[in-house]
Amino acid sequence: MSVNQLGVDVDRIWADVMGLAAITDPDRPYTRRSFTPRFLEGRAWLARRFEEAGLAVRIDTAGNLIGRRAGRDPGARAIAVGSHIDTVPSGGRFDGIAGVAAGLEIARALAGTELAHPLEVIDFLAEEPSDYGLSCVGSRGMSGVLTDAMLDLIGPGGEHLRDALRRVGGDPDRLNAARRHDVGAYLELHIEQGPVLESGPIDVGLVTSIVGIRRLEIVFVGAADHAGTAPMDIRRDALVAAAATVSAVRQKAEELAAAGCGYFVATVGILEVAPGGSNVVPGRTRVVIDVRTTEPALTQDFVAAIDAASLGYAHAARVERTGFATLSEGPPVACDPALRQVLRESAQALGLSATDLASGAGHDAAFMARICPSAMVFIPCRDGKSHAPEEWAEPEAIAAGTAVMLRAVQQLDRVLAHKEAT
Ligand code: HGY
Ligand code: MN
Ligand code: MN
Repeated sequence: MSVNQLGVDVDRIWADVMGLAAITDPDRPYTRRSFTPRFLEGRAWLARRFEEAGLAVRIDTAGNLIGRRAGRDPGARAIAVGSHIDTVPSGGRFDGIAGVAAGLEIARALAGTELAHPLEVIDFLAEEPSDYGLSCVGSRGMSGVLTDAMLDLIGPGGEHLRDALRRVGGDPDRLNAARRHDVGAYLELHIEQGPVLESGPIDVGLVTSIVGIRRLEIVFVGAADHAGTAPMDIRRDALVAAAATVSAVRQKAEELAAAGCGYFVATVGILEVAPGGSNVVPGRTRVVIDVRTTEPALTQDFVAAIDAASLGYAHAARVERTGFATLSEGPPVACDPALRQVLRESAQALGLSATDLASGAGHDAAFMARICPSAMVFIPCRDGKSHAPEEWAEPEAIAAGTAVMLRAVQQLDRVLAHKEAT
């Protein structure tokens, strides 16, 4: 089946993806960090596209941008599709964005037809780990797990997350209004961010489960000193303890990954060194560790090992370990089997190949699964690369995944209506 027979407009989808790609920090494409003016520029652009597609647009108190299309039955639960338009620093043009563009195209492709259920297209706030240390801010809010402690997190310029949320249109004092009880199903299209589909080649991945993620922060404090005159035997170099900890993270993660008890990876993506002069002995370091697994017991094992190891490295370097904290955590989540079957049948009907696939990346769908049946459609991306400017997906692949979702939305509209009727 040619892309033009899929019932979606590949050029419209591509125009949205490339339109958002143009709204980036020019000196480090592609960057549109949540809560920044650039992000708000992207949001305003997207809100206009939602309105042009005939959607009623609002921002909920958790900061999610929601475009809603009424259904025939005013009391019916909504069918929601979406993802996120915020990026990692120097990230790609498709992670999250392809899913929002797919949702928008589904709304357009349904123009002129009436569903029993309302359709909602959602751009979730801050899916990527934000500069306040928290990811999935909007979907945590929609699923009722955005806590006061999280809102107290501090970001750039000493701003609290709760104030940043207010700045982008949310309302931290009325988060309960964002908690949804009226969503019947959630579907998300996303690039695979791995090599399986491209190497198949396979048209779509039906996600079986989404990995659990825990982010840890470790702070070491020693004493800044003159790099030229401070004798080696009295230095209290905070970077020495941090560097040993980074190596321990890699070693322990390789050990757990090789143990064969489940999927396990760990990464140190942030290492801050202060004061940061080439001729100054580092007085303070901050290490942020990203830990992912399908088996929560492995995380316990990992955290205990790094806790002990980092204390030992601090002692050996004559520095203090002043912080060892969990910034965020979420359990592994299974995608809904019935929704996956609907997606599988949808792909089959379109003559598209499909395979089951677990997700090593986190997604808003993991939080939406707390409030409604949720499932994801992966599409191939070049060399499996993501979180880098080289990230790429073919227009036809995005269109094919969108067509699978469109057909599934129409089928769910029939199935959910039937369930509500009985
Ligand atoms: O980090 C992740 O897995 C996702 O891309 N936010
Ligand atoms: Mn990402
Ligand atoms: Mn993503």
